[in-house]
Amino acid sequence: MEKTLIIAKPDAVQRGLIGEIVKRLENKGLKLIGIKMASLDEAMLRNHYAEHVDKDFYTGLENFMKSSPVVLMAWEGYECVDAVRTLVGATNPRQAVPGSIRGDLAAGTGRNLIHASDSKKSGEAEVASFFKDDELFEYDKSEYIHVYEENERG
Ligand code: IDP
Ligand code: MG
Repeated sequence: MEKTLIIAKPDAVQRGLIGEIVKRLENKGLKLIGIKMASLDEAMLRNHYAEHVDKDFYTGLENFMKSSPVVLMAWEGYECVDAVRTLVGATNPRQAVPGSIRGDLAAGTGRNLIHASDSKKSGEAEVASFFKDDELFEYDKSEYIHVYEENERG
């Protein structure tokens, strides 16, 4: 089953929006398979944001991501990477559609509350990079039969 990494960023922690973020993903019917709080260091952030390290916003992004702990979550579900990106909304929250997390709750691109994996491959890699095997949980979610059709539950 497809996995995706969510990072509730320092602004989500500081603004008390962890519950709201979890609620939206739970309401979608996705399965939470791992959750923990962590302080991210430079090495972790440079690895996680490797595609952005040479961009002019990177220093600000790294400093912000180190400014307080974050909440790391691994979620699972059929085609959940794209489903979660849609729930999260556009990178620039001012352009994110109403109803999305960023569209409803954020205003600044550098304060957009959430990281969400952007492909099936990055979802697998990012979950593996932030969670050890014994921090991830396999279990049957009884409501799955009311969330997905049989061929989507595999
Ligand atoms: P994403 O989080 O929607 O995948 P990316 O383009 O991968 O967006 O950028 C990673 C993060 O870098 C964004 O979520 C945002 O926090 C920050 N960022 C991206 N572009 C800018 C910018 O132009 N100014 C400030 N921060 C930015
Ligand atoms: Mg990205």
